Amino acid sequence: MSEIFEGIPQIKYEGPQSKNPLSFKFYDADRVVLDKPMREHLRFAMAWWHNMCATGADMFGVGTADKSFDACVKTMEHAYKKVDAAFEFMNKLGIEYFCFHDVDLVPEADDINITNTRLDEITDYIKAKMLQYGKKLLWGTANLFGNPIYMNGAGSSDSAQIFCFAAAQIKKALDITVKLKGRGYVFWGGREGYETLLNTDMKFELDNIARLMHMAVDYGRSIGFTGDFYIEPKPKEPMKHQYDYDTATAIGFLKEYGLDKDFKINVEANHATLAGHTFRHELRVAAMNNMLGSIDANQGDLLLGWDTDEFPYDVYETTMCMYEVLKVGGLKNGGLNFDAKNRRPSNTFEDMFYAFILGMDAYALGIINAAKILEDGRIEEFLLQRYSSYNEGIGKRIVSGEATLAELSSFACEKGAPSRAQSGRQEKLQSIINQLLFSKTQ
Ligand code: XUL
Ligand code: CO
Repeated sequence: MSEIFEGIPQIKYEGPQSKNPLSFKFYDADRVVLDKPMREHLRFAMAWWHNMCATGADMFGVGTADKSFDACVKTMEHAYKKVDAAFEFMNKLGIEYFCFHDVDLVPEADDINITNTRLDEITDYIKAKMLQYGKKLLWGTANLFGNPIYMNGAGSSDSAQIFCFAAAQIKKALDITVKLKGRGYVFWGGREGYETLLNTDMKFELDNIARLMHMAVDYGRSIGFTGDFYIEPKPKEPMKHQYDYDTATAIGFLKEYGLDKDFKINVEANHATLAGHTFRHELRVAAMNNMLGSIDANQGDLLLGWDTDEFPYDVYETTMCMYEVLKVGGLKNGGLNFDAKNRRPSNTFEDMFYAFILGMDAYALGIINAAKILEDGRIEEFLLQRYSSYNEGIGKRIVSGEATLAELSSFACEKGAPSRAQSGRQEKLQSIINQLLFSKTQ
């Protein structure tokens, strides 16, 4: 079969000194970092929608990207061509995983039964390709936001019939996720929110979303899905207010409705900044709740108020991300899905490869640096020392829950106020990070 990305070689690790733009400078898949090869820590995934379907069209203009496998053409012939393109692309980059929405894979027909038959056919083909190339599915999902029937939401729709249609899409998306042995299943609620509270029964809508998720868990488990369900929080866009605003909100929802045993969080970097948080904050909130599931590895632009989905290049951010991940022992079923797209003027096949090289190298540096921070130990040691007054005496009684307010009051009145509080040493710690990141003798 002739190549689609003709003239693009297999992308190899050539090291930091290489000037070959079509090579990895830092991502060395088999290099062991701490306990595992980079490829296992990172589990890079290609997002079908950005790479195989999108063309760079925006609200002001048509697509610019050369996707000569006809990304935007909605026929089954092109659906198959996109599968060929996807596997050649992943293979050339050494990416092991991919993620998709149902309607990324096939054109949606007017009749859902026809769409479902198309999904059966294309996933037969994908399954064979996965075996041939040794590729795996990180997660699947249903697109419950593109079809105009979802303009008022899917699980939060005012219409029971539309709610059922969403259920049908989820059922099929779960069927194909299980068929392709997916490790996860995502709910991103782009239309699950509201434009005005004047027409919205928020409590009813949240109850219904939870009902739909419970049905999805029950069905998924009944057909042998053993992976994780994820909520991917995002505060706004397309809706003015989205219910899964941020990680803390999503976790509160999952706990409130008893979904927290089956669900974890898929943290997206750009969604974190849209919610007014750092990426690292969102990862920490998920991690401390034992719910850090998977990551949509992109980057936003802090000067822009929307989801720019850039390929990640900020090594400080990737370092802090991997530091959070390594501190909790890694991602169990999850990975790093590049939910990212080329800038509109980066419109050639080469640019698609440069984008992934950028992102994969940025995360390779991230994990190398994060391992250095952990091995160095100064930051962890500072943290232990910072809270050490809780290790004995009255502090220990506070932590164990034995102390009473009256007891603490007696303690404080007897001792009086401490002469001063201890320094938080922020600048010292930041300087340690820079030393670890940039010193040559690391
Ligand atoms: C949208 C977004 C989605 C989800 C999957 O902002 O991130 O692509 O990742 O539906
Ligand atoms: Co995403």
